Amino acid sequence: MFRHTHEKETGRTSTIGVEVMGIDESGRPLRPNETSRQRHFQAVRGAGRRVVTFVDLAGHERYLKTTISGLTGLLPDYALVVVGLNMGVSKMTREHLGLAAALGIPPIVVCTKVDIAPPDVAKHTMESVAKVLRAARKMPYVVRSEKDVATAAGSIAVGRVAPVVVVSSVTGEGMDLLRALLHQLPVRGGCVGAPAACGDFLPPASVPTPAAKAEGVDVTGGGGGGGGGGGGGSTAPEAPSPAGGDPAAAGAAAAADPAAPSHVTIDSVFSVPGVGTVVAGTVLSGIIPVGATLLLGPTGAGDFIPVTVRSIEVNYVSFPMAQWGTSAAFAIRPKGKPPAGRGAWAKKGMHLVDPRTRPVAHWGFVAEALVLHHSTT
Ligand SMILES: Nc1nc2c(ncn2[C@@H]2O[C@H](COP(=O)(O)OP(=O)(O)OP(=O)(O)O)[C@@H](O)[C@H]2O)c(=O)[nH]1
Ligand SMILES: [Mg+2]
Repeated sequence: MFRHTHEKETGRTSTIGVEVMGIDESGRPLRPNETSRQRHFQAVRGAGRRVVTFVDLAGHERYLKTTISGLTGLLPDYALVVVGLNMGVSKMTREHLGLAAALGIPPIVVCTKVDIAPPDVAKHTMESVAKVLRAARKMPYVVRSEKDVATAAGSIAVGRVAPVVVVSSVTGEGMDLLRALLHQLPVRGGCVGAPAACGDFLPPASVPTPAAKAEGVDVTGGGGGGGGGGGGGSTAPEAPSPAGGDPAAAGAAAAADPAAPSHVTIDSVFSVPGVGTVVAGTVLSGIIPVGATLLLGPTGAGDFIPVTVRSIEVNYVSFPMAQWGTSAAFAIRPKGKPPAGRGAWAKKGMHLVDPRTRPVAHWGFVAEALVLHHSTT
């Protein structure tokens, strides 16, 4: 996806893009005949049995920070790492797989360009893909049939299996299998190694519940540039087992608790005529209903301002509440007197938090850093 002229000129994605795909009962993608983006989102959200949110990230090294920000900030359920079958596994593919592994995001490798990859190059790329996955302690499992889709989707929650799907965006080869996989994948909360799960909403008029999350899945796709295709060894993955004892999975469960204190990181702020101030971001934990009172901050002075949530939208569709793992926009109004001073009182980088957490602003923090080793470290 391209948003800027320089992206079109270079053919490189440099920003985070979001698209949604609705899948009907039989696993077919919904293709609403809507011309405007807003109506398309609304149609998909309203009719899809499952709504898959694609977060398109940047493959090029130059935009790695953007890719890391998407992987860490948007809580994707899975990472679709795209590899060109005609090119072999690139340095950036290794980097992206390493990032997914470090963040506990289960990878799915999509080997593309099967239409133009010479068989010997494709075979070599598939072997390289299998090798890098094994190095990341993942078992490559090449999906070649509907039966394999079910096996892959059923096994991914174990945390060791990485499905590999061979496709062509030009001829459409393999796309049915990829769609079927996206239809059947479990939501992240059920996966071992997941630091957080991604949620979604039921169509409007339904009241979302934690169980409703099972109908929504978010995936990221980063351009990789590696390759492989054709052969590639895979073995039958083991049967799913409970995530017992995994601290990351326990973290996901805690975030998913509807009673957990709500927390939203704000990544954009805008003003809508007739609505007022709207802040948008990802719900990291809890459930936020319309009418909730939350604290917004910290301000420059380190304070938190009480605000009321007046309405909530996800992809242009109104919802009565937003739950953990979802990117949503909240129309908010300060409770009582508006904050004094000129300029925006709501800013990107602030947080919306549950008053029960009694937030306090700090200037310093202690962090645990994980350095990923690679040739450019
Ligand atoms: N023949 C063929 N070309 C493809 C296929 N998939 C992608 N391409 C072409 O490959 C080029 C790069 O594809 P993109 O989707 O822009 O690659 P990307 O991974 O998003 O790259 P970044 O944005 O830099 O991350 C484009 O010219 C596509 O048309 C395919 O399956 N077959
Ligand atoms: Mg791109």
